[in-house]
Amino acid sequence: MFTSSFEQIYCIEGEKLLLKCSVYSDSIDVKWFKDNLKQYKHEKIERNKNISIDSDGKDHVMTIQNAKVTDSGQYIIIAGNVRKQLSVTVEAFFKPPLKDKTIMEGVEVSFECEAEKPFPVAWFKDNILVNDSSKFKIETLQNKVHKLTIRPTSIKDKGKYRIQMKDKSDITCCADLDVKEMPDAVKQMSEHDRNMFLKAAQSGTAVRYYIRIMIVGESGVGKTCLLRRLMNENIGDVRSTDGINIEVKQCKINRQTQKWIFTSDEEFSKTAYQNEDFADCGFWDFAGQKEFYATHQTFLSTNAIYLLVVDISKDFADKTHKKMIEDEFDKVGGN
Ligand SMILES: Nc1nc2c(ncn2[C@@H]2O[C@H](COP(=O)(O)OP(=O)(O)OP(=O)(O)O)[C@@H](O)[C@H]2O)c(=O)[nH]1
Ligand SMILES: [Mg+2]
Repeated sequence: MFTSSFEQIYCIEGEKLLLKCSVYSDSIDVKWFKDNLKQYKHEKIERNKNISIDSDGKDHVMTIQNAKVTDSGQYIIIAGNVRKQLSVTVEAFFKPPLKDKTIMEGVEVSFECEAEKPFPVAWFKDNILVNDSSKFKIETLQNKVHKLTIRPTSIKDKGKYRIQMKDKSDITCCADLDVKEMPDAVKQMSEHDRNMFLKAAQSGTAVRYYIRIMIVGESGVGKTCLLRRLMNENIGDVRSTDGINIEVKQCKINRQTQKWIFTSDEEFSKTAYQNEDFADCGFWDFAGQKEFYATHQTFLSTNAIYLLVVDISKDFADKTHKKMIEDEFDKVGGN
């Protein structure tokens, strides 16, 4: 009955879908059906605004003007008492589809999807057109990848975000954005720390460079005073250190120029120093008394910078390694 062959048909959502067949005689009536898998039956396809069924002698064609993903499936063409099955796949225009997202306020978020072919698109939030602005960044990458970035988010940005082919509102894809309130603990952080936290929350990781600077030496040689002077602080009230005193965030080191910058955290957040080019420094001011030596060893890492402070007014030859071990270290702990 049929003189044409039947091959699987692919098309993209929004395109025109043409199903064709030819029969050997003009007088043969051709009917078109679609498999309704849910109801285990074939449904006769009728003409409507979107579907036309035409014939030109022996050639028959069924046209769906604006194909939908739901038009995919098995089509059955019946000519006389012969039936043929035709497999049709209508690919979604936007793939992968937009994904629902949940984020914390303050974090930048993006919705991204790829279109099957280059075509102008429009973005909507709760059905209101979104324009490129300081709040919303609309990008098209490599002609086909569409990206909407919301920066930075607030609770008001919660809603349904939708992308559609321009002028074709039925070729669309949407996702929900849920924005959670920032925890109080994060709100209370300094601006610099909060920015670091938000950056980490967004990317999942944060690069942090931290340098330990160990100030070691005998008791009373001036370790604490040296640290105070480095920090531009007064040395009037310096007392002998008890255990270890750790000073952080007062100094940063530029990783490129290796320049040391002594400043407070607030000053830092106001300046342009808030990026990964800087390493935080932690100054570890150890107490010099021998009683602490045993516990201090736990902290003496090889990954650190050591400032060995000595009193040059005293006889240095007296402090050789050998002599210290024999006469002084052995007596640590009361022996
Ligand atoms: N002459 C002189 N005295 C100093 C200098 N630096 C510190 N001192 C004095 O040395 C004394 C001890 O100074 P600290 O800074 O407490 O010494 P430290 O090494 O931290 O001592 P511990 O914490 O006990 O290990 C203080 O009375 C300071 O005034 C210096 O450069 N010259
Ligand atoms: Mg000290």
